[in-house]
Amino acid sequence: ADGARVPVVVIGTGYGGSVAALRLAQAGVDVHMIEMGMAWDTPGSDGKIFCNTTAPDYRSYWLRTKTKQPLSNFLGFPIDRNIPRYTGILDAEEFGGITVYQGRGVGGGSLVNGGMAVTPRRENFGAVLPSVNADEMYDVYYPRANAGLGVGTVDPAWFDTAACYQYARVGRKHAQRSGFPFVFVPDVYDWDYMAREAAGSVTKSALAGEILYGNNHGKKSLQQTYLARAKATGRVSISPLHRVTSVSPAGGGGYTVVMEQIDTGGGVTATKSVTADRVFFAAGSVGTSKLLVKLKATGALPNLNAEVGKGWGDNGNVMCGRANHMWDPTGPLQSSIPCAGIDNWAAGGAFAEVAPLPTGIETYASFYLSITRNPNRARFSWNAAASRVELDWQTSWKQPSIAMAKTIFDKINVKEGTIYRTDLFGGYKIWGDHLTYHPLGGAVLNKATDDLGRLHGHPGLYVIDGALIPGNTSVNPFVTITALAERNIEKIIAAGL
Ligand code: FAE
Repeated sequence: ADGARVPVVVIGTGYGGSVAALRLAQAGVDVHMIEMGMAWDTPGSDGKIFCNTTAPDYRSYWLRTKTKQPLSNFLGFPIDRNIPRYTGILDAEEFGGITVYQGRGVGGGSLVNGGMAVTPRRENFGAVLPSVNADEMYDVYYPRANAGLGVGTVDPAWFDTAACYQYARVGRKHAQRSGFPFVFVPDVYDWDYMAREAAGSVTKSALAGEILYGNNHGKKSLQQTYLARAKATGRVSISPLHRVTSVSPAGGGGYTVVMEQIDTGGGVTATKSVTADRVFFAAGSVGTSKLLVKLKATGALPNLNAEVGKGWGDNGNVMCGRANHMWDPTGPLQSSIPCAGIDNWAAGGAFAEVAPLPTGIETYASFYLSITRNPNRARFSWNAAASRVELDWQTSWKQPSIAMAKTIFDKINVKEGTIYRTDLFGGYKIWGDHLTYHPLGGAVLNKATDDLGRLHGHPGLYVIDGALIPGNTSVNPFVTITALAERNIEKIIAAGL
């Protein structure tokens, strides 16, 4: 309630925030979580909580009047459509040189993402989080995160026969014919449920094209895992549709957290404040960075150090499609949950996921999301005149990612006698180099914070989300974000908060 005093406020309900809330509550601490997005627990008039990728409606995008689909075109035609402005689930946040996609709602990115739950190869970990003890991570915290998230892997025998993974088997065949290691990619989707979808005995979700705007079934988002356990403690409360705008030292100790309550049209209906002894920033890489950069620049948190806002990367995301021959159809039915990858990290700096194009028709297209070792890092800064935080990423900074992805796909194209698709991004573009799904960094561990995520200069303030990770995880990031949060919160609680 407005004016209340609470022990802990957690800003954001994604991976970092959910881990913090659960572990603090289990340690006997009352936690209040503040989330700018909706609760996503109530069906719409069609009986469904989430809308489908084939028919994005008011629920799809965060405060936009037109969809901004990652694949903007199909067969050369633009596919974006007008929608009512609403606090929808997917934010396509535009900065100068890049569109950053993020989940909005209780559960954060877990509501919209593909659920690909990948632990980095151990030999790559030193470059991911240089100051963190790898033995502890791989012995304790990665296993804890994988268990808490409910990670599993597709049954290889089922994979070999399932119609919905023909596209992935084509991906495997092409990878192996060019000599690339093929790997199964674990996921938090319930694989037994998917097999029953394929058998026709349950309501379809992954096999009905659901993803990106939420899955009505099958996917274990944070709502089903960490947040369910956190709520069951009785110590965690959540305020959805509340956006934190300020955190500053309070007169009697602790911090004043100011927030705006918003309605589903995005209008501010109330401004409230609470006082918290401790505040965890878990608003995601972009959300946390934007808050900290603004609060430092405007004098609300003057003692934050000069590392705040630095070290932001896009996890090297780049997309592309390949046109297959008629004898390599990818199938009209495609599971929206990817389960296969091509690992050329060591030799070429690219890990490519074989992604679906769940259009319902045969496309003869193979589609890939590559994670690459892009070295470029951007910085958030405060534009006082515009009262806004900006990011200095340049579109041309994706060129290293394209070169790394080409180490895989140029070779496959030569071997198969095939070409890139030019109809997916508009303007005959081959490379989807305008976006990222994996924002990382901006309040880097051991730089903006100490080695446990405690912000320098203001005791009682912590960062516990993707902002801690310096720009790249070599694979999809949420398992690493979760494992790092598990590590940090355990040590923070052991140190007496
Ligand atoms: P995040 O999950 O973004 O949660 C932050 C929360 O804070 C959000 O709910 C925000 O609405 C909320 N928030 C922000 N600002 C404020 C504020 N001022 N006041 C109140 N609340 C606020 O952060 N990763 C994988 O590992 N595998 C995948 O398959 C995968 N697929 C993806 C697909 C898509 C389309 C997208 C967008 C992302 C995908 N990701 C994937 C990335 C993954 O979801 C992301 O790294 C994590 O969600 C980041 O976790 P955080 O806890 O840092």
